[in-house]
Amino acid sequence: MRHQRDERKPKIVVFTGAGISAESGIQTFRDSNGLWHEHRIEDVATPEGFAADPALVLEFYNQRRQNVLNARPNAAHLALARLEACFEVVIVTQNIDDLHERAGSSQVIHLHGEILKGQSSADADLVVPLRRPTIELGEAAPDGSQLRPHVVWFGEQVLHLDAAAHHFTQAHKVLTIGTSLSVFPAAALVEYSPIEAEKLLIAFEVQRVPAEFQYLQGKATELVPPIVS
Ligand code: BV8
Repeated sequence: MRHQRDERKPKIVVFTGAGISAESGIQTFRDSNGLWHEHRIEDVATPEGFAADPALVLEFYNQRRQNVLNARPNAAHLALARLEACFEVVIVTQNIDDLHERAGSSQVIHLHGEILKGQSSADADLVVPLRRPTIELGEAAPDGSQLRPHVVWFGEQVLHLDAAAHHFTQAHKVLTIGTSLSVFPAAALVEYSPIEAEKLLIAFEVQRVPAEFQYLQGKATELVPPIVS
């Protein structure tokens, strides 16, 4: 069924990954100096890894959370926030940092969770703000289970997928920024872009360019501000 686009105001959907936060000093995953070159995904980003060694996993996210707290939104995040003066802008992000929000974006959908929140280990819907920048072994969620990061691990269900897909079907323009498009089902969202929408892919390097996307190679802080100004 084709979705009727809302004609009230042009909608821009921005699909982001770790590359948009790289110039804020936050490590990506699959670049040469990326997180998955330092840690096995199975050990630190799966429920099985957490069950096997919760202290290791909590420390992995405590370090990343401190990096996020020390980071600042960069020119790409800020340019996207300014875009809201003229368009409805929906940021669909795979990132777990809050740099889009801190830059001023008002509609941000986190498909893979948010590192600055915690959740129950027994109930993924029980999500709580964190009182401190760390989660300690033995720290309990409100239901008494071990508190864990509010992050979607491999093998866990992605959040807000249907809502995100609907936004893509309504887009007049789709900007995909700083993602290798290698994690699913998030990466499949670009397929929901309408035929008639303008589609841009901005990244330092990519393994593939989705059909009908124009690829702009380079750094987000250099390419995004001129495009959205
Ligand atoms: C699930 C949180 C089932 C953790 C992450 C097909 C369909 C469905 C599932 C699968 C499938 N095929 C395989 C799977 C399984 C798996 C998967 O996708 N595996 C991959 C490795 C093949 N998917 C899952 O397990 C998903 N869950 O399917 O569950 C289910 C269903 C119902 C009920 C129960 C269960 C869950 C996936 C989510 C995992 N969690 N993150 C954390 O962050 O610690 S994924 C992780 O990868 C991050 O979220 C990250 O955002 C995401 C994607 O990575 P990118 O953001 O793209 O980063 P990357 O480093 O790869 O690339 C950076 C890009 O930026 C590069 O292109 C680089 O050139 C560019 N760049 C760098 N610097 C700059 C730049 N660009 C511009 N400027 C710069 N300065």
